[in-house]
Amino acid sequence: MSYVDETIQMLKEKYSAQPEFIQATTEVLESIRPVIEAKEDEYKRDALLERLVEPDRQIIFRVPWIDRNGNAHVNTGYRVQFNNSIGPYKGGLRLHPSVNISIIKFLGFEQIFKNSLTGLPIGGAKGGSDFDPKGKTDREIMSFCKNFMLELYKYIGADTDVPAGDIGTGAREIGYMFGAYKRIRRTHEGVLTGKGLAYGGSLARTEATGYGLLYLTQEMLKCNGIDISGKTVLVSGSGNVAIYAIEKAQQLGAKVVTCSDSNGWVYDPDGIDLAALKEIKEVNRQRLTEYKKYRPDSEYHEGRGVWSVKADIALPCATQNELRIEDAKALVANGITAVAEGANMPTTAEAVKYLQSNGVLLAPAKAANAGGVATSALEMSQNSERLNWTFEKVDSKLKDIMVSIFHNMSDAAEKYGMGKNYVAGANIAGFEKVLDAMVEQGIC
Ligand code: NDP
Ligand code: 2IT
Repeated sequence: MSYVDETIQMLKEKYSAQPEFIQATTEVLESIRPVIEAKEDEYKRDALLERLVEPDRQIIFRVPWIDRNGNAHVNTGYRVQFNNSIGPYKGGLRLHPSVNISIIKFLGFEQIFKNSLTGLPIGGAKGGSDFDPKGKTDREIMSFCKNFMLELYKYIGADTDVPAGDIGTGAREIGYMFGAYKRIRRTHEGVLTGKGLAYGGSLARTEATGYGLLYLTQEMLKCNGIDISGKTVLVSGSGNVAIYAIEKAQQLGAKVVTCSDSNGWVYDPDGIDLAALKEIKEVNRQRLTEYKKYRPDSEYHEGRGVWSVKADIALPCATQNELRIEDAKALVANGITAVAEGANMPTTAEAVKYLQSNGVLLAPAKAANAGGVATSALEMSQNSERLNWTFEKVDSKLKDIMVSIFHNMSDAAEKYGMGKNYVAGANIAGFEKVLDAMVEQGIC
C-alpha cells in the first residue's frame, strides 16, 4: 500500500468519529499523491504525513457564562493549533451549536493550505465553541466572549496565534474578546484580526472574503473566456461572506437572485436588494422572512432549495456540506458554468466529483475564500508597523493576491497533468510551500 493510502487508512481508523476531518484530509492527501510519491521513502522515514495530519496541539476548555436572568451556563471552547511551519497560527473562531472537534480540526487543517496559498507568512489554526449566539442579548454575548478569552489568552499572541472571525463571530464578538485580552495581558497588540477600525482593525477586512471570492471567480472565468458581467448568480447564506459576495458580484455587473439562512431561502428574480439584506442581517439581526416586507415580488421558501434555481454561477457561502449530490445534479441540469466556494468545504466529496466530471469550473474554498485571511494578514502587517492603510490600498492588494492564487492553483493543476482540476491544483500549490518549510525545519 502506498504511503498516502496508509495515511488515509490510519486516519479512517483512528478518527472514525470525525467525519468532516476525514473528508478534508482525504481530499488533500489524494491530491498531493504525486508530490509525495516523488520522494516516498524519504517522507515516510520522516513521518511527514503523520506530522501533517496531527495538529501541533488541541486545546479544549470550559466556558461558563451568565444569562439575562442571572443563570450560569457552560459551553465547550476549542483552539486547534495545527501547523506553524510558515508563520504564526492563524484562523477564525466559530460560534455555532454544531461546533465539535471534528469540525474545528477540518477547518484548522484546511487553513494550513489556504494560508499558504495567500503567499503571506501565516500558519493554520481554528477555534470556537458550541455556544449559540442566536437570540442572545448583547450582554449575554459579552459574558460568553469575556469568559472564552479568560482561558484562550494563555495560548495566543501577536506572534504566536492570531484568531479572527468565522460563523457567529463578527466585529462585536472580536471587540469583546479583544477588550478581555487587553485587560488580562496589559498589552495592546494585534492578537486578533477583524478588529474595529477605532482600535487597530483594517479597512476592507469586513468585505474581504466576499470581495476576494469574486476577484478569484472573475479571474477564473476570464481565463476560460467568460465575462462575469450579465451572468446570473446563486448565493447561499446571508452572513458576512454572502453579503459582500453579493455586493461585489453586483458591482461587476452580475445579477444575484438568491440568498439563504438556516431556516429558508429567498428568490428575488429582479436581483437581491442589498441595502434591505444588510439592514435585516447586519443592523437588525433578523431572519430572512423579513425580506419580503422590503421586496413584495420576491419569494421566501422554508428549508433548502437555493441550488434548484437556474443560473450561470453558484457561490455557496453558508457552511460545510451544504451543496450535496442532488444539488450538483440540479445545477448541472440547469447548465451551471462555475461553482466558487465562499464557505469552507461547502460541497460534499461526491458533489465535487460530479461537478468536475460534468465540466463545471470549481474553485475550491481554500483558494476562493482566502481573501478573508489574506486581509487579516494585512491587518497584522498594519498593526506591526502601527499604521493604517487606505481602503484602496488594502483592496488592491487583496485583488492581486486572489488573481495570483488563481494562477498558482491553475499552474499546479497543469504541471501535474490535471487540466482544470483546481481542487487538486490548490491542494498541491498550498502544500508545496508547507512541505518545503517542514523539511527545512527538520523533524519536530
Ligand atoms: P456568518 O455567521 O456571518 O453567516 C453564516 C451564514 O450561513 C448565515 O446566513 C447562517 O444562517 C448560515 N449558516 C450557518 N450555519 C448553517 C447551517 N448549519 N445550515 C444552514 N445555514 C447555515 O458567517 P460567515 O459569513 O463569516 O461564514 C460563512 C462561511 O464562510 C463559513 O463556512 C466560514 O467558515 C467561511 N469563511 C468565513 C470567512 C470570514 O472571514 N468570515 C473567511 C473564509 C471563510 P443562520 O444565521 O440562520 O445561522
Ligand atoms: O476560514 C477562514 O479563513 C476565516 N474564517 C478567516 C480567518 C482569519 O484569520 O481571518
